[in-house]
Amino acid sequence: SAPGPSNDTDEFRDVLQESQHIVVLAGAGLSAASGVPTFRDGGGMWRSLDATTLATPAAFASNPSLVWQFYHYRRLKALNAQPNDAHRLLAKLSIPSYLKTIAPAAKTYHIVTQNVDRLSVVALESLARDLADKKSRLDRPRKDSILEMHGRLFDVKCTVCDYCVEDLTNPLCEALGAADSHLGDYHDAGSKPNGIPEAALPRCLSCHSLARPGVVWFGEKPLRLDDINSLIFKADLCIIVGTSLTVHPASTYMYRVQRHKGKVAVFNLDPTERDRRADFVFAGPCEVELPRVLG
Ligand code: BJW
Ligand code: ZN
Repeated sequence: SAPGPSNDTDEFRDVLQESQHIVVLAGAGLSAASGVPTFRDGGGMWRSLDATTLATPAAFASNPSLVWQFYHYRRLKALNAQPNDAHRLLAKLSIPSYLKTIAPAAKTYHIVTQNVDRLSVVALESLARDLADKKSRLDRPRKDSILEMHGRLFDVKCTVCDYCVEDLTNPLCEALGAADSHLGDYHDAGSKPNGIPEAALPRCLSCHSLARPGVVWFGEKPLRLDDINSLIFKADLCIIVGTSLTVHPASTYMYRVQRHKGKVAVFNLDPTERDRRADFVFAGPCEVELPRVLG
């Protein structure tokens, strides 16, 4: 049978020496150590409902109150979460002079993330603050290195007009905060949460129509696809972190990079069958493995 992927760090470092265009593709496993539940390995349940059935336009159309309460809960979790060592390492690589110490030939470095929790951005912002405080000689991390392809939990987007705004306040509106205090009433499986009337759900600041979370649901077009496609097209190293690679189009990127002879390294807790086609697999928690292999 064909040789499996390598887990040899020296061999991977040899690849890093040559890599010019590096793309990280991240998923929920990147934030697992920060306490943000994943979707498919048992983490993605809320009040006994499966997260992936709530993340659809149909679910929002039929029960905007339920879907908003789900996102209210997720926003709270993400707001209280801190970046972990994996976020921090990936952020540090976006400092061009630091990147050069690990990948001397590197010309570009990007983080394409399917995550909506904003933790990669938080890691990068706090790194930038640290460097400024310490008057470090390292140059500043590049904020445009992060592409959030499935949107952001904290964006509030109109269902009618184009208005979209980042809003970190919690609760987003009184009714969502009040629904929290009844959590006990409908915590057990099968019971139905009290519906919040549409007028009391978050509204568009511009046209007052019903607003929705600024995330990408199934059947919707992911964001930044033109930018992401050109990054994938020129990537000679793709580092895949904490994703089951089950969701299109992110699931195709690994093969597209390999088609033009780019290398693929996977950092995943439980490697899947799909990962056998990667050039490298580092199995284990990415918050341990990324610093070990790249740090
Ligand atoms: C660790 C770890 C640790 C744990 N360290 N690792 C057939 C029928 C219907 C639809 C389709 C179909 N075939 C294809 C489609 C399209 C559909 C799709 O792919 N469906 C499949 C499920 C079948 N895709 C879409 O609809 C997308 N849009 C699209 O394709 O548009 C068409 C188009 C494309 C291109 C151009 C033009 C048009 C949109 C997909 C939107 C996905 N949205 C969600 C919700 C976001 C909002 C929210 O959060 O609520 O995005 S779904 C959910 O899955 C979320 C995630 O970003 C995404 C991916 O999940 P991820 O990150 O991989 O998480 P998990 O839980 O699956 O995996 C975690 C991994 O981490 C595991 O491997 C663990 O082992 C590991 N791990 N701890 C390292 N410490
Ligand atoms: Zn509007």
